[in-house]
Amino acid sequence: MTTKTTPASQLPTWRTLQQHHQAVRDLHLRDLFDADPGRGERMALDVLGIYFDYAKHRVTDETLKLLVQLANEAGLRGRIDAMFAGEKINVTEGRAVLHTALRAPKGRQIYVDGQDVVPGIHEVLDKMSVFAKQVRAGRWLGFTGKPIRNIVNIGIGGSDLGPVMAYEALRHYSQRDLTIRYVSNVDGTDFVETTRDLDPAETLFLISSKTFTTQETMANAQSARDWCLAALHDPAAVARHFVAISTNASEVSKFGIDTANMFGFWDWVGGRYSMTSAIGLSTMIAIGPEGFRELLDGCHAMDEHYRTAPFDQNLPVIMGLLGVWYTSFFGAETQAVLPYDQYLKRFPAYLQQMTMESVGKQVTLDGARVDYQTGAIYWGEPGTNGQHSFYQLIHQGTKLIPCDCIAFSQSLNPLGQHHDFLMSNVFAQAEALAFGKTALQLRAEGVPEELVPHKTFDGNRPSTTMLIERLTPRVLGELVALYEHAVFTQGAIWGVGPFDQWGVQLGKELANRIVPELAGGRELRHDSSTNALIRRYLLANRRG
Ligand code: G6Q
Repeated sequence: MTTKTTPASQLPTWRTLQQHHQAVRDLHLRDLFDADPGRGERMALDVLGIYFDYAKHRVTDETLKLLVQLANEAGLRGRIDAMFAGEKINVTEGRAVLHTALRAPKGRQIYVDGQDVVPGIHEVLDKMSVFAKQVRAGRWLGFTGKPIRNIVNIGIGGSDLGPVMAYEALRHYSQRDLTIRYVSNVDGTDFVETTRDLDPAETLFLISSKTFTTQETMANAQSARDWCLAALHDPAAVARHFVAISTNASEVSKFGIDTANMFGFWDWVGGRYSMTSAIGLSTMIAIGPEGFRELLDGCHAMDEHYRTAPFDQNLPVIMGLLGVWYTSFFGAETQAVLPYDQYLKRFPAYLQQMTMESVGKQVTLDGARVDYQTGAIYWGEPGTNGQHSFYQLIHQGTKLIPCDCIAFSQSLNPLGQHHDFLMSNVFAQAEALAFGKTALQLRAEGVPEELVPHKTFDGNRPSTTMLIERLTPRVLGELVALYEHAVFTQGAIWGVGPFDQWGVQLGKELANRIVPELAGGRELRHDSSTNALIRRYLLANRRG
């Protein structure tokens, strides 16, 4: 590894930003708006149909200028170019990072180790299309000759969260006579409850695993095989009821899946960046190959915007920089994502992995400890449900929580006045967060003095509102790529590697050590707390 990374805190503009933060931290959004009537229109970008309003952030023009300067000093331009060019920027794993190539149109040339990867990507997409069309038309028959009607994707982490999110997000566009479900957890309950009402003769399993060695997925795949064969009684049935999505052909064969029924991808697609690879097969089956192409086109359009737009007009750059501003300068710990659209209910969970596994790091690419805060905790729920739950803390708690509100002008399910109610809430929440309600206003309303402190809203709570015309596959692609590149931007500034995830290893290793101990009869050599927990489990299961 030969990367030389300057920790963000050693970049000249970092110090300037610290001083600038001291100067602006007490400015109130009320005053910023009063002083500048054009702020609302000026601090907004309209890119690819996403109206991105960042006026309600605790920034001045100077803040944005300095943040862009910081991005330049951190070498963001070079990092972007290196990623798109297929350089091995995932240095700890020695891999290129080319999820952007997955969305590239035919004819683009992108090289990894001297080989153009684009033709291979389109070959897999074509194979997926043929398969998806067969399933959608009822022409993919199960072992007994019945058409497949149920699709169960088995995968975890990056091989689950993106597909689940996309399926839920695009349900409106999905073929409704197919039942599409997802099993991820090694907890047997997940498999049992997901398959409980399905007929094995009509069920197809997509085993989605880049490595095809992941404990949870392999355990679920084995149980799926048993469940299927218990009803169909012939191992030859596996060929009609199982397909694999993987980079590991030999493990796929070992499991008993014919590699003719395997959809491949490549080591330069990171798990959490893989929903536009073959890992998206369930999405394609749900919305059809044309819909999936629209999703890819949306990603590609945002990829191109990120690659070419000047930083101060660049949506992912601005979004990433705002995150750096709050995390590293204001000390904000979390970032709320609040989609005002029921279809996006899994979007926060998807972003949790994308962002927290990517920039939840404590060392730079060189391995030096950082002396600043990195990755925020992402969380959220669809509005308006969150309003009746945790918004209290966002409005009046002691923590600073920047919010991303995502809303659509047109409902996919117009119903009476519902959409106006929904939208009035998103507009109102961002307004309330920013401007609050003062003691003066409360007293003018005649609020009793003892209640004034309880009813006061300080305001000055930052939010972005993204207003988009309509949720479509293309728009979902744009949103996915927007967040992917915002995270990349943050990684570049903080000097951390967004494409590895060593932090998930230790728990896996220890679990592998504990598995045989749970059979009982072994000497336990953990700390006293872990030993006691294992003993209690053994006792409860009478394994002494
Ligand atoms: C994502 C991670 C991780 C991975 C899962 C599943 O970036 O690498 O979440 O996607 O561990 O891995 P497999 O696809 O190999 O089963």
